[in-house]
Amino acid sequence: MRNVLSYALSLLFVTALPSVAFAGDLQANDFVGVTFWIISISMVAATLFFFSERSRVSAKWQTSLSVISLVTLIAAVHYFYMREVWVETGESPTVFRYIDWILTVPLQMIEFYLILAAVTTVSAGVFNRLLVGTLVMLIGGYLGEAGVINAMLGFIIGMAGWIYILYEIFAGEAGQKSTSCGSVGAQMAFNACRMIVLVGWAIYPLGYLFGYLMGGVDAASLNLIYNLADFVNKIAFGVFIWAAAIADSAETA
Ligand SMILES: *C/C=C(C)/C=C/C=C(C)/C=C/C1=C(C)CCCC1(C)C
Repeated sequence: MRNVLSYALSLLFVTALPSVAFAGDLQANDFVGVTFWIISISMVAATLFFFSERSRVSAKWQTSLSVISLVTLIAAVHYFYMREVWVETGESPTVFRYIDWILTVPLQMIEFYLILAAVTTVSAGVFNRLLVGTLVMLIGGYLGEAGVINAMLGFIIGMAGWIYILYEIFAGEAGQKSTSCGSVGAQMAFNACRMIVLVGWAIYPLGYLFGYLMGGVDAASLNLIYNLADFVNKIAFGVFIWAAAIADSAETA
């Protein structure tokens, strides 16, 4: 209990820093700005929740819960800064967004590896390939959004990286290992994460499409869709892993 309390206090401190410096700048009619705010707070709450639930699951699941609480913590801090950029300038916080993604998406890829490694032997190649797919996807997207390369080209490169990740988790070694691992809990977690990457992640290219490929740049649609996507893909992703961990721990206790 004392652990959780001191964790909560340091968390509050870290995440509150950027917001203490800037307050009262959010306009009631700034809908996109309000979503930045709501998601910042949800990320803080999710972090605390996942971390405090660590003690309820069996040892092999604890690292998974630590990793998802890191994902939401990193996102919380970035969301405070991103909100600030948005409300102060009305521009897309593209750099912060991609820094957040480049840190949190690989952590989520580690999650796939951890889920499998908890119940079966799996090669490091699984993680390496997921990482390569992630880098191609995010670098392509960033170059397109930053205007370094043509927006359509960036989109195509990004899609290629995503498809490579989908291949690995559905048909590659990761997919095969999850089918053969024989653990109901791990399969449940793996399948849920896989659906997130297939369905939840599809929201991101939609954001890019409405933001950049419908003629001109539509920053409001872009950020609204990306914010919704992050909410689903970080918090729901974590909740699925948490639920599988709880179910599996109860079963094997
Ligand atoms: C926590 C953050 C997550 C899970 C971010 C995921 C980001 C993507 C799946 C981005 C995908 C993109 C494409 C598939 C093509 C267009 C460019 C991107 C980068 C928006």
